[in-house]
Amino acid sequence: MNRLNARGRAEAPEFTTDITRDTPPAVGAFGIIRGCTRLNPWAMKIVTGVIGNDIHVVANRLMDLSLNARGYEVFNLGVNTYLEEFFDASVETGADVLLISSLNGEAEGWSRDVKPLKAKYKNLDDLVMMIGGNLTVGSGNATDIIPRYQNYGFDLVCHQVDLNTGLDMLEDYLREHKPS
Ligand code: B12
Repeated sequence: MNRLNARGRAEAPEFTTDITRDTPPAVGAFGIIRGCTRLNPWAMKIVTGVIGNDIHVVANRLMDLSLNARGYEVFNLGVNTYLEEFFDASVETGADVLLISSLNGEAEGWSRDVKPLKAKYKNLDDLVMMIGGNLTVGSGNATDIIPRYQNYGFDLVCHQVDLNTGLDMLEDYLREHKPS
């Protein structure tokens, strides 16, 4: 597992797991980690984390485990991550996918800055952008929320979609848009 700490923050305690890309598919906490039932033939790099001042860490941990189990190379920035840090890490690692999580409802404020900020970076044109979790304050309505976030610059938007369904959607998207 690769960990970046762009702002020099104290690292979160290491989450120990026996999942590596060489081990068989895992069934983990809550039984919701799904392994390589669908192969990831690309060995792609994914930067992930929780945007803004959001400390909800549980899904982030599960995301890290699930992505590793599916064969991605994961750079997990953890909670409390700002948009610039996501883009900096994507450039630094040469990431194929940026997968952002938001639970506390503040994603929208940050997402409005995605297009103008991304435009300041070189080499991010091919970055696949995905966001999921609770993408609004309150429950919200996916039919309104999805096009709004697509307009902010996200390729895949998963409002209140469970992790495995979302990661299956990502694989389908990559199969279609980035065939090996
Ligand atoms: C535990 C919890 C906390 C803990 C967090 C501890 C920690 N360090 O993680 C504490 C008590 C600290 C906390 C604080 C707050 N919380 Co809180 N919290 C929760 C709670 C009860 C559970 C969250 C959780 O861990 N679930 C377990 C994980 C596995 O599930 P999950 O987070 O839903 O994630 C799943 C999916 O969303 C999905 N997913 C997540 N991200 C992504 C990304 C992608 C790409 C995909 C595909 C899928 C995906 O995958 C997961 C598995 O399927 C939820 C309510 C609930 N029952 O969900 C509220 C909740 C998330 N909290 C909420 C709020 C408002 C807050 C506070 C602002 C409260 C306050 N006034 O202080 C603060 C925020 C502080 C901050 N700076 O962020 C709200 C958010 C509401 C909103 N979006 O409108 C919720 C929904 C409660 C509510 N109903 O109001 N919280």
